[in-house]
Amino acid sequence: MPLLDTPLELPAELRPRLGKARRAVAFTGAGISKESGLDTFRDVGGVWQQVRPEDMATLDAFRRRPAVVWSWYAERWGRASAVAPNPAHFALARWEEIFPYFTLVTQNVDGLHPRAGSRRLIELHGTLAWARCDFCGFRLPMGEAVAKSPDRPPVCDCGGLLRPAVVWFGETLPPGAMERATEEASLAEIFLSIGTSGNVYPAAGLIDVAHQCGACLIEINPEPTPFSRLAHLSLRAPAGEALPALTEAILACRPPNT
Ligand code: BJW
Ligand code: ZN
Repeated sequence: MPLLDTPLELPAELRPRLGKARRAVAFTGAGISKESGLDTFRDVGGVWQQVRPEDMATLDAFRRRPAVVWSWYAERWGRASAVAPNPAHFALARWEEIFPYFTLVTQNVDGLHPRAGSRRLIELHGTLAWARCDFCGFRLPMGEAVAKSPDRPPVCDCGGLLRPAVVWFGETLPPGAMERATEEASLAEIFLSIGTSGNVYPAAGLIDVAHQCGACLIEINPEPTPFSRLAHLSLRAPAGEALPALTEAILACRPPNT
């Protein structure tokens, strides 16, 4: 039973803005990959109910128990590689063709956006697709690193250990990523937040930036979040249902080739 009326009826006061916007940003979290079969972090049964973040997602945890942390990420990488992008990922890949300026900012490390065809992408929390040396920064595709050494982190030529190229708690985001994302959020006419609890900073601060700079804020999430009260439109439905419907509704109020 779909949760949304389809075709989706956009509020009349938003239609002119959505119809002529040239700059859009989408900001995604783990919820967008739920319908692909991957767990979110903070929902019931989510990743942080299976392991404690301080035991798995910090540099300190990796240094204390490198084999445990490496094997856990090797398994997560295996699961992410085995599932497919869902209609929400594919809908966002189309947004690159709909808007003259579009940027996808994701907190996800699962690689499903690039696999769905998104190219204008900022991966704020890194990616599971690569391993990198904890000491010299040398990078190797995760598949090769896991094939070489599934149970413990491979040792780099420099003597350092390879780790997943994700951002753990207490670590800085990839160089320039937050700066570029903040710039895009500040210029966005439409800012679409999808499948994130908005709990993790500095990433979640982008929603405030976009709101303060005047973007039309749209949220897709079956549950309310701390940012719901700022949203001009809240679609309380799974992303795989809501995003294709929203995409068609926006296309319907845009003149061709804008
Ligand atoms: C659906 C759905 C469906 C379900 N459709 N939706 C300011 C205030 C407070 C704390 C801090 C602060 N600034 C920094 C901090 C500390 C910390 C932090 O934010 N902690 C908070 C948790 C309290 N931040 C950091 O440590 C960051 N680094 C940093 O700040 O460095 C500064 C520094 C300065 C000087 C020196 C050194 C450092 C780094 C954060 C890294 C986060 N990493 C993780 C793990 C990645 C690796 C891995 O995967 O293991 O990233 S944590 C985890 O959370 C992951 C995610 O990207 C991130 C966000 O989670 P997300 O995507 O929002 O998922 P959920 O589960 O929370 O929400 C899912 C949502 O989907 C829910 O709302 C559902 O309802 C919804 N949903 N089904 C649509 N079908
Ligand atoms: Zn090295």
